[in-house]
Amino acid sequence: MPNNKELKEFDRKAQKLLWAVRDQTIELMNTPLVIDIKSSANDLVTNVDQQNERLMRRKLMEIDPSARIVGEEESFQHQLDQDLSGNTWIIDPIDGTLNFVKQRDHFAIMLALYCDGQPTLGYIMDVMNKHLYHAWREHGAYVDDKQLAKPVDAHLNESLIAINGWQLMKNNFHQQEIARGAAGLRMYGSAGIEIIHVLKGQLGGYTSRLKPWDIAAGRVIAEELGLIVKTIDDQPINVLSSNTVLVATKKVCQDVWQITK
Ligand code: 2AM
Ligand code: CA
Ligand code: CA
Ligand code: CA
Repeated sequence: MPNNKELKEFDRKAQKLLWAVRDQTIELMNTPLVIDIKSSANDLVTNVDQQNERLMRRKLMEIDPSARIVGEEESFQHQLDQDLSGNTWIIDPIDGTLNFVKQRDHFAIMLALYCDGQPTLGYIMDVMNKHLYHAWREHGAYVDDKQLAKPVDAHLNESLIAINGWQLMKNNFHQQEIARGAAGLRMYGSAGIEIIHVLKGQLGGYTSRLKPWDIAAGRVIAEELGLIVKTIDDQPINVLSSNTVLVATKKVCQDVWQITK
């Protein structure tokens, strides 16, 4: 476990890195995108995802040479089999790739540090709005240099919520009933951007089936603000695998778990 002096230095360098990766992203958006299909036509990867991850890996190897680095676009299958002892940096080089390709908006760059499995540092860069959301566990949550206020603990029927569209259609965990119980439903198409709305109190909750890099950073920031990050049926998150995650106020969680239990 790194000491506070080391973590402060990691935090400073990680913030600098996120701004550098944002610069690279904006620069590459002025050149033609190279788009590849992964598992299906709506599962894409671009040269920007790949170049961002490469830059992040290279810099993180300088910042924290003995750490394990996990990223969405490089050899993740192998790395997910590993345990979480020591320092693990978790990279999502473009979150919301489909938005990035189709809208050139509503996407994020995310990074987290887990120390012996403990969520410790988290970063979500809202690229087009030019804001970095970040937290260091037990040291506060910020947007840029401004401390974030704890969101009001409102109930589901008083809150807007976001649900991933595919999951809403499949309705595996009564998502349609959850949506009907809310004041309104929103869908943004990037886990990072949706979690930012929960951090700011604009959404009472967000639920989606997510991979480790989709939730690693948001979890640090959300928990620092007193929000709950668990599964949609009230189980702890397994950091090494996919989970149907719920990020929400305490009251929204209670209301959702009434429906899913
Ligand atoms: P990505 O763009 O980094 O792949 C889309 O609803 C949101 O869910 C995005 O944040 C996307 O991250 C994430 N996601 C996780 N698993 C996904 C999947 N199998 N297909 C599409 N998006 C997925
Ligand atoms: Ca992806
Ligand atoms: Ca993602
Ligand atoms: Ca991604």
